[in-house]
Amino acid sequence: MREISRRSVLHVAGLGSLGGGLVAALPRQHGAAAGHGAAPAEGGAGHYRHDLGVVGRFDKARFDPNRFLRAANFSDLPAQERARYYRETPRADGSLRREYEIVAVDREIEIAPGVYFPAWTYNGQVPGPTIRATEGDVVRIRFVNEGSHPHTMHFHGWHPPAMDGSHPDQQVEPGGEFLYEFDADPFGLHLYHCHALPLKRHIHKGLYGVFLVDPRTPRPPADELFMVMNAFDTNFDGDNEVYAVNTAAHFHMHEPIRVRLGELVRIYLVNVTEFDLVNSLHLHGMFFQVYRTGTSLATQEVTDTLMLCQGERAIVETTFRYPGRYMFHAHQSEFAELGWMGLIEAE
Ligand SMILES: [Cu+2]
Repeated sequence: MREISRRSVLHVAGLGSLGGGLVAALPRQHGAAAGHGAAPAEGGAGHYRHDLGVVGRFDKARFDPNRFLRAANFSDLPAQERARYYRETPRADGSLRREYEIVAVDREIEIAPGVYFPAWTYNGQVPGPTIRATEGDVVRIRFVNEGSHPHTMHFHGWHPPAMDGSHPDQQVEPGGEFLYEFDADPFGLHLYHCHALPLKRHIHKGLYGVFLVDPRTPRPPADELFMVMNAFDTNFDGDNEVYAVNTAAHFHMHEPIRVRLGELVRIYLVNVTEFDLVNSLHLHGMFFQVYRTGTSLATQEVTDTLMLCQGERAIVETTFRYPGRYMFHAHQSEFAELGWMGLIEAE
């Protein structure tokens, strides 16, 4: 049990002691600075001092949600380092062979400022690296398991059963490796995740990522954002205590996502929340177009709240009309208060 260190057990215990969770801890720490009205005379608890968001700041040297938001195929790494994990080679028909190096490793990750979770990761990060190809490309992934448990990579998309990473004889034991190879097909917004048993535990521990296949004729240019709705069961009781997009609870409450007024914004939204059957995205002050699973270029829906089941995903497009800060969050209010909430700033 290499991943459960004494330190991480303490962290988990610490979060449990917050009781109601992140928000419940706020009034005590923010004191009189917070609040939306006069505090009661006794200056005690109650809802008078509520504030949104977590106390403290993340260590972005460990994981930077701003980088994850706009990175694909290790584009956030310097060229030389990137070449260790990603290579592309032109093929005769004009498509590409895209080769990846993915390593499963146990790692403690920060899910709220100062709150750590003993995760199982792809390449040390949760979500794992975003894999992006174009319809008709060949994807080849050398998967190495340096973790303490058997793991796999199971991709959504067309592929032979031998490449599915789900059957008992397809488990990659610690110290082992496997070469996955398949066509990028169909175009759409997909995901990959570990398919070892017990499945919900292997996924929830952090082994998942975005697999995006672009259509041959690209979608219109846009400011593109990857948002993975995830959550963490910090006391392992089969229920989540911390919710987020891209792991870091309430991160974008303090560092709003910056977008340009009048420019098309495209959100690749993937739901990998375990234990809760559905999750959702609600954007304030606007409506957006929805492309379910991203497998069509025609929108199916114009809404301001989109609900996704476990493993479901959708492409969301909108354009910001007015300058200022727009809140976004799960419309399950409990998730929003426990970390799944942020701000987009249009300027
Ligand atoms: Cu696994």
